[in-house]
Amino acid sequence: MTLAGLALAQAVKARALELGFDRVAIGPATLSHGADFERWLDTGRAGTMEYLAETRAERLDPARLLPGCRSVVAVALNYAREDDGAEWRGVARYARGADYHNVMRPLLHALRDYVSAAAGAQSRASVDTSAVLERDLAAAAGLGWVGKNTNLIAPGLGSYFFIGLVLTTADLPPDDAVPDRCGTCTACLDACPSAAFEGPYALDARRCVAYLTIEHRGPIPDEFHAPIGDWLFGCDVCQEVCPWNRHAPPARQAVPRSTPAPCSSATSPPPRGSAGSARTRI
Ligand code: B12
Ligand code: SF4
Repeated sequence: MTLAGLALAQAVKARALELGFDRVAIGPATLSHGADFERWLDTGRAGTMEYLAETRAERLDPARLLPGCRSVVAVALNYAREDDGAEWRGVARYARGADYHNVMRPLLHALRDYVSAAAGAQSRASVDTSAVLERDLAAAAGLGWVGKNTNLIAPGLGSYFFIGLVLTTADLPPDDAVPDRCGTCTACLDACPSAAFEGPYALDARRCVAYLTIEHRGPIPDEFHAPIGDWLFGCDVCQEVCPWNRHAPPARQAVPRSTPAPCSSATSPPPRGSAGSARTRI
């Protein structure tokens, strides 16, 4: 890698942090677990989230979204808060602020524009707005490792963060991947209220409380009513028990609240026992 390439990567990272992202890493535009994703889809683990299968080809190949894509700039935005009161009980942490797509989009677009201008390249931003396997690419970039609960975990940050990506045709020097630090721990697999994990790194979304309360279309089967318990929108159990979140720092800048109370907001919960209306996508 040339000195110019290294200087460019440094400048891109500095700009990402300046924009307010908590972490940034650069990696190749190639997947590590595309075959796992395909198996997951083919065995019905996505439930009624048909959009994932419909965009399978794009998710497996970032170059379909950005021809000539060579590198990925992966960023993390911490959404952990210190001040959550009882009124947010039942709402997953990620949904206690304004819709994260709206919070991340302007920041990512600014980063995309910076990368394009600095590298003389074409770039495209994604925060679940394009068909991209975000965790896989972010893990390859070294933003963190995929935990047994399938969340991306960053050393010193935990997993309460959103992932955003800038795909670019620029050839940027990659960072090292972060090694898996789950070790022998199985806290998340043991604590899941609906036994949604088939094993480490393998979630059956059809059993996941987050899926059932947000994404699922149709009646919620009786067997899940008790496991869903007090959860109204999303679920954080597999993150709450994770030792890497025990000392997770609060966000430097709290994601603004969308409304004073969750009930009237865009992230309001679906009626218990009925189909979620998927007002917002995870
Ligand atoms: C569909 C979806 C869901 C589904 C399915 C989740 C799942 N685990 O598959 C449901 C509705 C259940 C869901 C729930 C949540 N989600 Co969600 N979701 C997505 C979405 C749109 C696609 C994910 C996907 O493709 N899933 C299919 C599976 C197979 O892929 P994957 O989870 O990315 O898994 C990869 C790795 O696990 C890896 N892998 C597979 N096998 C193996 C084996 C080994 C050994 C290793 C190392 C890796 C590995 O390869 C997989 C494919 O590349 C992404 C945004 C995006 N565009 O990527 C957000 C996203 C993953 N969700 C996010 C969040 C915040 C959540 C929740 C925490 C929200 C909540 N509190 O309720 C929960 C977490 C539940 C959980 N344990 O995953 C964040 C994750 C941030 C992070 N730090 O990881 C994302 C990235 C959105 C974002 N831009 O920030 N989600
Ligand atoms: S709870 Fe334990 S096994 Fe699960 S993701 Fe965290 S460290 Fe890994």
